[in-house]
Amino acid sequence: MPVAALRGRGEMDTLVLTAADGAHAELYLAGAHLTSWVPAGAAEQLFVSARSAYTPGTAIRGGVPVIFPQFGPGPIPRHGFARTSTWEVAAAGESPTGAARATLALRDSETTRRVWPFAFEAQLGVELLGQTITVSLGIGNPGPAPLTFTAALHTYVAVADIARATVEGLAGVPYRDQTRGNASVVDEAPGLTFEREVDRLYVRTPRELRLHDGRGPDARVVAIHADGFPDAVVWNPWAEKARALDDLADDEYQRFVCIEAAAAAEPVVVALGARWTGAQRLTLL
Ligand code: TA6
Repeated sequence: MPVAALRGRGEMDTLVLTAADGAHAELYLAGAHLTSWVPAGAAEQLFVSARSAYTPGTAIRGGVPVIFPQFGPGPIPRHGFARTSTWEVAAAGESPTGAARATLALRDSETTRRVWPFAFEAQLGVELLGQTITVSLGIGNPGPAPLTFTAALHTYVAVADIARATVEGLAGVPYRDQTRGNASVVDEAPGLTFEREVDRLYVRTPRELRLHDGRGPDARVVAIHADGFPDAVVWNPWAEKARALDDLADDEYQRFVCIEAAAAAEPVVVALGARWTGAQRLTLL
């Protein structure tokens, strides 16, 4: 069946989406958190830490954390409350093309208004078929005032070995380097490789990036396409920062690159009654 509801790890409510061609994904209602994507006839494409917690109110380490209403540090908890809130199923089923799809919803509550005093209606959509999955975030503003936020889809893409991973498409794109005091930098290298901690907010990026997992003609390649999200974040904590994360094993930094669709360099402003949408589409080439 295209969408099945079951109990996942930590006995947490989960949806399993299965497309007509066998592609499948796992989506927790906690945080509207996508934790698995397996294209038709292929292997797992997302990284999730073996040490991740699966408890309400704690973000899962890996998959696609939903970052809203704040990216990074600021007046509310880092990366916002969307990833630690329990979302509701708004829709689930199969598209006419055989894609499996689901939409989860979160709206403001007393709890959220205590932290962020604004009304909002958020939807997180997942649709997959074949070698592609699309994750979309919609934010509606019921009013009474304009809604200002930053957001991201904090995607942990699995790699066999970080030392042999390359991100293409960012040459010459200005970025803010979190490892160098948020300095503004431009890197002309044709591919971003990883020899140390990388924590970069690229501003107004090309719409498609490519992750090469391995080198040469046999490398696995994942295309990452963004709509609506103007920026991209690339992050790997490397060894020292990995050791400081309780929900990440010391060597797990070697097995993922975060390539995040982000609206973070400038806030999004949604007028009264309007709606903003951003999406990230991953395709295994
Ligand atoms: O997106 C990159 C980043 O902001 C890094 O600075 C690092 O903090 C990462 O997110 C993980 O944040 P988290 O709150 O999930 O531990």
